[in-house]
This record gives sequence, structure tokens and C-alpha cells, in this order.
Amino acid sequence: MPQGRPRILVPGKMSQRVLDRLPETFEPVFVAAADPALVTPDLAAGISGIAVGGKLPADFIDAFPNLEIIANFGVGYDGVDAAHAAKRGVTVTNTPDVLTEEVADTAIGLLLNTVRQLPAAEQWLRQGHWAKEGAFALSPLTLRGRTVGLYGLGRIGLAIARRLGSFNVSIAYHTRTPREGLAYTHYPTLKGMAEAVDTIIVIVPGTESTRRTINAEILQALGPQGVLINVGRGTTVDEAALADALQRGVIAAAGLDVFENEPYVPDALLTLPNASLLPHVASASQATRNAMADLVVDNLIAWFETGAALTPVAETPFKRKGA
Ligand code: A2R
Repeated sequence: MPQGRPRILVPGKMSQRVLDRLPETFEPVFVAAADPALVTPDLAAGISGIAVGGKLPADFIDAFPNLEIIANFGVGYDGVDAAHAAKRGVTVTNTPDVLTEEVADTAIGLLLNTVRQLPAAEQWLRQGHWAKEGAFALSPLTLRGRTVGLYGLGRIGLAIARRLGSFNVSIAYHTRTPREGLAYTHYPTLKGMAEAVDTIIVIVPGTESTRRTINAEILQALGPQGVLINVGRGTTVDEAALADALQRGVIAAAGLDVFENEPYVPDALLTLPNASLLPHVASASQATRNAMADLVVDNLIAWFETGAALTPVAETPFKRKGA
């Protein structure tokens, strides 16, 4: 560790476990939001790391002349301008692997909730309808006989596919590059996959290349028995087109854990009975969030102690100067 404790800035909200652990090694500094207007020159000069859970735009990164590392809480780092950090020589880290199995579990739960209407069935029971009016209506949809297409087959996509393997459904995927040694059918285009399957699970990162790629044309291709599940990022789905498709029966149902403008969910989706909605909880167990918090702090410690972060993102494969 270099002389003095590195100052780590925490803009906005952060996991309590990160806040508890940071002072063991660092001098934490807080600002209410990632807004350059809140940064005085004195504060700016002393900061060598940032721990962040929300958005971190380029102008905020530029406010810190001695910034070395940004540790992002989450595997998706679409909130951090990593391309800009790379230009500045600033390392960005994320939290891969430690949340993979939890997110895959949630994806399966959301799929079953959506297809079999389990949250609505529970409400039927809790609101006393079962005793007064009889059984909950049969679900029009079933997982039986479905062909599931994974949009994204990285760490989490593969963990979802492995689980689906025991559900006796057909499995296909769309990525830009086929993965070697897998029995699942690869589709080089999203449209081609949408035409061939009746269920899509979105588990790609929120990037420019995935932005609003689940649009009216793809939903049309998915068809009237179609089910869309999104556990990746809200930006991948054109929410207005999805609400319209759900309303008009262009597809049958959708299960969403992520939204474009969280925590706000469009009214058009909130009012639809064939949408199963979760408040971005895919990784949200205490155990998994603790593991993510530890990886945030351990990345910072590794950077300042060894000169190499544990899990840098692809855009910033840097070593610390002098390491
Ligand atoms: O396209 P490839 O061969 O790079 O495959 C990656 C795929 N992917 C895409 N597929 C089609 N079109 C694209 N434009 C595109 N961009 C990326 O997404 C790969 O199969 C997958 C990403 O895998 P990993 O990097 O291992 O991410 P992980 O841990 O599975 O998490 C995925 C996302 C996060 O970025 C968060 O947004 C969310 O799940 O938690």
C-alpha cells in the first residue's frame, strides 16, 4: 500500500457492506451524486478511486485529475462511461461471476411466474377469491413444449441454459460469436432466432449495440404464443413497442426485472395483466449482494496493493503505474 490511505469517493447510494469495509483500508469521501458541480478542486485532487453503484458520466470522471480506478457495483457497467475512462487511463472494474447463479435462478423464477401466472394466482388466494369463488383460472400458457432462445450466452446466459436443460425445453441462442462445444442452436441474427423460438430470455449487456434491439419487428417475429423475459438491461427493450405488443396480442406475455428508466416503470406496462414485473431483484439476496460488495472493495485493495485489479472490464486492461 502506498503512503497514506488512498481516498475513495462514493457518489450517491452504496451498499452498506462497501461502506463498512472501505474505512478498514481507505479514507472514504462522500458526495450526494455523481455531479461535477458538487466537486471542489480540493476534493478533486485528493481522490484516487471511486466506488459507484449508479451512473458515472464522463464529465464526473474528468473532475478528478488523479483518479486511477472506478469500482462498479454490478456486472453490468453501462452506468459508467468506461470508454471515456479508458481514454483517461482510468481502470474500471465490475463484479462478474459472484452473481451469475443468483441471476440465473431469478430468470427461471420470472419465466415460470410469467408463463404460469403464479404471482396472480397467489393474489387470488390472498384476496380470498379461492374460498369465495373457486379455483384460479387455468393458465393459458405453459412451459411444456417451448423453445427458448437466449439473447446472450455469456456467464449468466450459460447458467440459465444449464438450468433450462433440466426443464425439457429446446434451447437456442443469439450472440455475435457462436460459442464452441455447445449443443444449443446458434442464430447469427436476433430476428432469425425470434422467428424460430417462442420464448426469448434477454441477458445481454446494456450497450449501444443492444439498445432497443427488442423492437416491434422482433416481437412480431416472436409471435402470438411468444414470451419475452428480460433480466439484462431495460435499454435493450423498446418498452413502448413491448406494451403495444402485449396489449394487442402480438406476443402472449412478458416478464421484466429491468426497465429503461428505473425505478420508474411505464404505466402502459403496469396496467397489463400479461406482464410479470419485478423491481430489479435478480441479484438481490443478502449473500450475493455481500459477495458483490466484497468484490468492489477487493478490487480497490488489489489495485493499490498489487497494481492490478481483480476484475477489470475489457475496455481497461491496465496495470497501475509503476506496478
Ligand atoms: O455477442 P457476443 O459473442 O460478445 O456474446 C455476448 C452477448 N452479447 C451480444 N449478443 C448479441 N448481440 C450483441 N450486440 C451482444 N453484445 C453482447 O452477451 C455474451 O454472450 C453475452 C454477455 O456475456 P458476459 O459478458 O459474460 O456477461 P454476463 O456476466 O452474462 O452478464 C450479462 C448482463 C450484464 O451486462 C448485466 O447487464 C446483466 O447481465 O446483469
